[in-house]
Amino acid sequence: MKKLKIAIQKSGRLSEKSLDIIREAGIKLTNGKRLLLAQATSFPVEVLYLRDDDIPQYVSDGVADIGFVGEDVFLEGGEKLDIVLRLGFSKCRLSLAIPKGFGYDSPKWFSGKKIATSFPNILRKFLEEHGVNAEIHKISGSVEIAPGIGLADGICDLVSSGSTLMSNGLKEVEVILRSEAVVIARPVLELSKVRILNEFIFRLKAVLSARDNKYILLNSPDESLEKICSILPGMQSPTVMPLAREGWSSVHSVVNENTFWEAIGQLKDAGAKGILVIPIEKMIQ
Ligand code: PRT
Ligand code: ZN
Repeated sequence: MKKLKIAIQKSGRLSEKSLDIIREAGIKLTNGKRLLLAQATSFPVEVLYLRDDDIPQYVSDGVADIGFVGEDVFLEGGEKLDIVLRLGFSKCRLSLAIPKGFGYDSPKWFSGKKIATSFPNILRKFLEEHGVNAEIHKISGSVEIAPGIGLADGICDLVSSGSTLMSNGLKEVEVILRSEAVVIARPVLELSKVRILNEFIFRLKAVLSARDNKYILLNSPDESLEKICSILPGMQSPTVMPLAREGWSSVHSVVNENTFWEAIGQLKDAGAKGILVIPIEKMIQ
């Protein structure tokens, strides 16, 4: 049987998180990262460890079938591939930054100036869209030091906490792109691989949904049940079971991480007692 070849970053910001989600999807890899290729024992996939910048090209050429990569790197490469899943980790933004002493009002600030970046294609498109004629200076690392050493007037680089910019005396002035890790695939795959890909994506979605949700158990006085159930919609509707103690019930449901604290406050106000919150291992929707 044909195996689906998955490219992931060998070492760097994406590699451990990519491996974690593959493991959580029940796929065990046989050998470590010392080899280029790892086999899976319980699922028809192989994992190729590559430099992240090479992943879109390798997927495009058919060396790998799918890849885990930053959306920024994928868009910069410009390969004709599909994003089949957004992974929600390694979030960052691609931004323009300038020395903090300067005033700034619009992208026109960059007209006639020199910008250092590792993302010339995305930057060129942004400048064209804003009618700005600037010189793009492509460098592959330590972009943030370029203005300080007189190599450029500003930079276009990835930012997450902002501390690299700050420690180099720079300020973020435009966000060009918001990025996260994504799974990319060739638009056309052979049928046997499409089946494996669908099962793989199904499993990853179950892992991602579980990460986003918590299982909640609480005790409710029977007179508050209606109110409490309305705060807890759950996947369908909450499970309600009578307690041995007369007039009380146990309520079980699932709450989303984003609305979690708000829901807890409302539940307490509605009379809920003994609230337990438990992580979910997998969630199939
Ligand atoms: O060796 P290889 O080529 O495989 O790896 P790499 O060094 O090129 O990539 P890596 O591991 O640094 O980044 C991989 C992906 O992680 C990127 O394509 C992004 O999608 C994502 N990511 C998320 C980041 C960041 N956050 C990030 N903060 N990539 C880089 N940075 C760098 C940024 O370039 C800057 O130097 O971190 C610095 C800024 O961080 P803050 O927190 O100080 O703002
Ligand atoms: Zn790289």
